[in-house]
Amino acid sequence: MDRVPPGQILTQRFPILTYGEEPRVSPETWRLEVRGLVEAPLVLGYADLLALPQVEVVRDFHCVTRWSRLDVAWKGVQARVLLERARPRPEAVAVLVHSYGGYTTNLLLEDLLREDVLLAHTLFGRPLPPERGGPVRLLVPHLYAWKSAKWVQAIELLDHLELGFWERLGYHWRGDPWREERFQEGPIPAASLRFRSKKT
Ligand SMILES: Nc1nc2c(c(=O)[nH]1)N[C@H]1C(S)=C(S)[C@@H](COP(=O)(O)O)O[C@H]1N2
Ligand SMILES: [Mo]
Repeated sequence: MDRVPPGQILTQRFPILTYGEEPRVSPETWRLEVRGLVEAPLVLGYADLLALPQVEVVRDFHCVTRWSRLDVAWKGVQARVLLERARPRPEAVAVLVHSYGGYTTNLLLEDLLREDVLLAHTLFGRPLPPERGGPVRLLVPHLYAWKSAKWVQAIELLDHLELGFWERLGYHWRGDPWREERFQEGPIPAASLRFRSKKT
């Protein structure tokens, strides 16, 4: 079974990719909001995150600039646990993830609800370093790594697709590495969003 998606090259290194300045966020000041189309908006801090059920995942990490790093070990809280508490409204189908420093990226709600999507605070057994998005980043291992927003600050639920930073600059609206969804070629198929939203 091939673990390396098409067009990717394996690296033992684990490059750091940040566009612009690295924001400074301490565990004391870090807050995460879950807002938008939810019944019960949430704001939680670092201690609140650590008090929730913790899971560990080991996943491969694929950057659209063509490097892949195998077996990265993360620990954190499943995004679905927070979403269950916030209770998305039925019309919510997409999210815009906001980071400290202004970075954004979009996801389908169903992509955020996968069991290995984490709010990660630990990398290889150590607190997530600042340059890796510490204290807390999103991990979305089944999509290209630009979806794994570092210094995550808010998850905004929407009834439509709103493109994030790289997606607005021409990167693919979804970014599945196994389908090589690197760049958006042609219009975004509105139907795929509507179809996916039929799920209960
Ligand atoms: N806030 C923020 N998150 C981000 C980025 C960024 O520039 N800002 N870069 C993305 C990209 S393109 C990649 S490949 C991964 C890189 O994560 P790493 O620096 O831990 O390797 O973070 C993603 N998350
Ligand atoms: Mo990337």
